[in-house]
Amino acid sequence: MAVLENAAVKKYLRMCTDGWLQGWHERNGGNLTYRMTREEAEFCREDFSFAGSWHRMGVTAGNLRGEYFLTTGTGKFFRNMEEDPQHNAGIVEINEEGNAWRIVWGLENGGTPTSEFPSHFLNHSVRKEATNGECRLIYHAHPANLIALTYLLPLTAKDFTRTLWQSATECPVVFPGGVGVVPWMVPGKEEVAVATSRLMREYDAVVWAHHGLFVSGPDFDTTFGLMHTIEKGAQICILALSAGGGKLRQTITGANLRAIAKDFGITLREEFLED
Ligand code: 2HA
Ligand code: ZN
Repeated sequence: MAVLENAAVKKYLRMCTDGWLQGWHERNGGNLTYRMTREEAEFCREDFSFAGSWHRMGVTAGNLRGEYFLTTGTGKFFRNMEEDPQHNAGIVEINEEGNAWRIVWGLENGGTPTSEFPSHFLNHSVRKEATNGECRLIYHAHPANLIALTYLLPLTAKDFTRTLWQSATECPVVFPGGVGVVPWMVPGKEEVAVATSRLMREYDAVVWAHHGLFVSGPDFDTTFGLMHTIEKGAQICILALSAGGGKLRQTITGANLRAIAKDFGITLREEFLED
């Protein structure tokens, strides 16, 4: 089976297990899509079937015509991905209009792509453009500490970015562009897909209030690492607030953040540095 021997597919499945082991994927929570390279799709092609029917998405992306995506299935559990990929995940092809998918591998016995596929699809389109084609992954998870923060902080990019940057010194280095925030919305719908993809023009990570986090990246390590670093920052913040009864004695200051930016040669969004 060429698909299961492909290096990218192996990394994809390992990332699902890693997310499960972190506790970010209760039940069927979360979803992961990967835009395959031409070479990877070619490698897997002998296993593809092109007999499936096309399904319109309600959203269109001209720059994703003819692309192949690995996707988790709707209602499927991350816990089971690696053990039984054919039933829990699949590969879809995008049509020449860039508005419909068909399953070419996996999602056996009537599975369909993740309920958040429209969000993933629009985010891929925006991130592909914003990164000159480098971005290949969109990852959605339900990390508990980050979600808890959405009950404590004002739902703005500045509040979340500042708080996370100040929670661990590595944070500004790992996501100097900060994180966007969308207010609570019904999941799986076009409205939240459009709102998220608008923010993804500027940010590679977007918080969904009282729900979870979307991140994007060029490869499996970077994308998983971004989710992990943001959640670690949130965890430290929650631990410090809980232990301190809501009060912090000291923190990483605006001047400290500027010093990191200078020494690491990174550009932190100026508007998030102002008090
Ligand atoms: O796949 O996480 O947002 C289940 C979800 C929906
Ligand atoms: Zn979710």
